[in-house]
Amino acid sequence: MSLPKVLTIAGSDSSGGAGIQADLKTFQERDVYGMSALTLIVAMDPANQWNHQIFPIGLDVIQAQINTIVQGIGVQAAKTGMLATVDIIDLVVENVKKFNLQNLVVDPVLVCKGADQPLFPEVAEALRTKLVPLAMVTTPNLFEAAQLAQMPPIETIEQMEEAARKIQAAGAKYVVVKGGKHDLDGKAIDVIFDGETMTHVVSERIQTTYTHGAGCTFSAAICAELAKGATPLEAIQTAKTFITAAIAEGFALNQYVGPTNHGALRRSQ
Ligand code: PXL
Repeated sequence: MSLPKVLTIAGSDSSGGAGIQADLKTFQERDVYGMSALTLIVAMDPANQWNHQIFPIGLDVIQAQINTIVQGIGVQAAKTGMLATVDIIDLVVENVKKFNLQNLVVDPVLVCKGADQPLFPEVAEALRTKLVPLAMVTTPNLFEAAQLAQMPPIETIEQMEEAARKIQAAGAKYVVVKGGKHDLDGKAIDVIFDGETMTHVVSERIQTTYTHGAGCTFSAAICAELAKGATPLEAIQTAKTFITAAIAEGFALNQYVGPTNHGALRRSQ
């Protein structure tokens, strides 16, 4: 049986919970054939509070990987994760246009949780003006949504809706503003806007700190479902079920990091 083929253009999380490792695990769970173009490698320092270090990969190497996959094989959907520099974003934008990549999911990663510092402001600007407008679906968290919509910090559902409208107006077809980590009356609420309809996806908020890689996993699940032919809204809803199960069974890898559990939904079925 041949499987729908998908590409992640993202960083490597050596600890396995986020980045391409999360994406490929999710692709496997969702029954699509996953391929990867690495943009950078993240390593953590066990002797220094698990501090993250980011090692970008050369543009020529990133391009060669994309050529392998897109020219040499072909994909039904693609996603982007951590891109880290404006040069890498520009390269990805060029490729999305050149190869007319369809079903693009942009996870606008602006911080590496362990590093606790935003990537450079020009990265946010390049994502906002160049890559996010090409997305079929983009999945900012509250911090990223405020950056992309050029708004002050987002604290209410109304502000989530305002951000979703602004990001959608700039070009992204579907915007999912993820409220999951923030306590909005004990619920995890995501706000979705497609240019016409505002949809709220509500679930119980799971009390856990083991959420490392949740954003990567969620956007990878959307990408997989799009490749299988789901509508964007169906894809987002299936991905929400997948990530909610994965977060509910998150676990500690060591004293610093707890990833989500990618096999949780499968095991519950
Ligand atoms: O969760 C954001 C993220 C994305 N991509 C890579 C990461 C991280 C956080 O650690 O390492 C490669």
